[in-house]
Parts: sequence; C-alpha cells; structure tokens
Amino acid sequence: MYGNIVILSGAGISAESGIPTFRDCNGLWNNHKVEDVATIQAYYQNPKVIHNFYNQLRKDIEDKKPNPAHFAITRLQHEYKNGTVSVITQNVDLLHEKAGNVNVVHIHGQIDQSVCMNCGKIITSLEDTSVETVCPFCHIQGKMKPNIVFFGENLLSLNQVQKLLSECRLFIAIGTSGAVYPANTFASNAKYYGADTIEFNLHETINHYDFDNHIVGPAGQMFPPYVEKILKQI
Ligand code: BV8
Repeated sequence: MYGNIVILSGAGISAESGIPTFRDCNGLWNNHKVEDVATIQAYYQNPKVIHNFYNQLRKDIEDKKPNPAHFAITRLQHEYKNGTVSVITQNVDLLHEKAGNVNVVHIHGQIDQSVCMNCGKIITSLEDTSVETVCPFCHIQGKMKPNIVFFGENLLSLNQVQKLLSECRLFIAIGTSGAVYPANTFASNAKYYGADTIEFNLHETINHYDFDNHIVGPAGQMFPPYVEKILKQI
C-alpha cells in the first residue's frame, strides 16, 4: 500500500478540456517551438509580444473546464487516507484549482499572476498586462511580467518539490512529454527515494524508462478507473 502520492501534470491533462498542448501538432505557439519563443531573452527583447501572447492565452482558457482526470484527482485527495496527495503542475492554466484540487504547486507559473521584476512582488492579474503596467507595491512602471517561468529561468517552489519527491511512495505523471528539464527528472528522483512510478500518456514518452508502469490512452478516460483501483486497495 502506498503512503504519500505525488502527481506531476503536463499540458496533456488539459488537452481534453480543449487547451492545446505544446508539442503536439497544433502547438500552442502558432507552430513555433515553445522553447524558442517562451524564453527570458525573448521577453527582454520584445516584452510586448510576450504580454500579448499571455493576455490572449488568459482569454482563450478562461472558459475552459476541468475534465474527468482533474476531478479524479479531487476524489483521490478527498478519499485517500494513507497519506497526502500533492499535485506538481507544469501547466499555467488553473484547471486543477477549478476542479477542486488542493496542494497544487505551479512550477512554471500561472496565468492569473504577474510578477514585478523590480521588487519581486507577485500580484493577481485577471486583466491584460503590458509594458505600461505599474507595480502596485513599488509603483515602478514597465517591470511587470506575466508570472510564467520562461526557458532560462529557475522554477518556482523547487525546494517544496524536492521535499514532496523525497517523501512520496507513488509518483504519477499525467500528460507530459518529458521534454522539459528539470520536471523531466522528477520521476527518477522519486524512484531514487523508493517510489513506484507510473505514467499516463497517449504513448510511451522519451523518459519511459523512469516509469514502472505505463497506462496508454486519454487521461480523462484512463485516470479515473485507476483512482477507483487505488481507493479499493485501502
Ligand atoms: C531551468 C512556460 C535552470 C511557458 C514552460 C538543453 C538540454 C536540456 C535542457 C536544457 C537545454 N537548454 C536549456 C535547458 C533547460 C530548459 C529545457 O528543459 N529546455 C528543453 C526544452 C531543451 N529548461 C529551463 O530553462 C527551465 N529552467 O532549467 O532552470 C536554468 C536557469 C538558467 C539557465 C539555464 C537553466 C525552465 C523550464 C520552464 C519553461 N516554461 N512553460 C508556458 O507554459 O506558456 S515549459 C512548457 O513545457 C510548459 O510548461 C509545458 O507544460 C512544459 C512541458 O511540456 P508538457 O507539459 O509535457 O507538454 P507537451 O506538449 O510537451 O506534451 C504533452 C504530452 O501530453 C504529450 O506527451 C502528449 O502525448 C500527451 N497528451 C496529449 N493529450 C493527452 C495526453 N496525455 C494524456 N491524455 C491526453 N488526452
């Protein structure tokens, strides 16, 4: 029987909610490679383009709803009594929260926040931001950036992530290609500490060797029955 459970989610968990993934054919960045455009250098060179992209993305995903995979996490968090169930997400959408998930760690940032690059304060941003946005804390203009971790920037909450990985006994990856570092090292980290590892994806991923088990198919169809099985084992 497992103790603490950690779930790592990627863009694939939101695919059945109508949010395009990054590296599938209909890539999110108008067929640009996300690692070429979502970089901190691109932000400094042309912050207007980045602000416009995330202002549009915020509008595009505003009406998107969680799918059965997100709700299955909520059920697991409510009914699993053998330990904690934490979510580490690479996604900037808020579908985990909309589904009622708790203990959600956004390692790549989140679409409803901006961060001041002058004073470091994070604010909630539900409206458009731009290079004219003034920080409500230090009152400096033009330093507010979407609170999104771009390529070349350090992740958020990495210390908390390491603690979760070292204490989990079941690590579940849902809908992530394993293309991005350091999130693509989390499964092997958890395994090092003694966790069983399982991935849910449409196919085996590039780091499939980190996983003891693979469940192939859409997360919205495959993850809820797996939660049922976990809960029956209690
Ligand atoms: C860092 C914000 C230290 C934007 C994102 C050379 C080699 C190796 C690594 C590097 C390198 N050069 C630089 C690096 C490090 C770099 C990196 O990994 N680059 C890679 C791409 C080469 N990483 C970083 O820079 C990170 N920081 O390392 O800090 C540092 C500091 C300074 C200087 C250097 C290093 C920061 C990474 C964060 C980048 N920001 N997002 C935004 O989200 O708008 S990453 C972006 O990719 C998203 O967060 C996304 O979530 C993430 C990972 O992608 P996935 O979520 O996995 O999505 P993807 O489309 O790839 O896959 C979807 C999967 O779902 C597929 O497998 C598909 O089959 C599956 N699927 C689809 N539908 C379903 C499904 N599964 C189940 N059901 C379905 N229905």
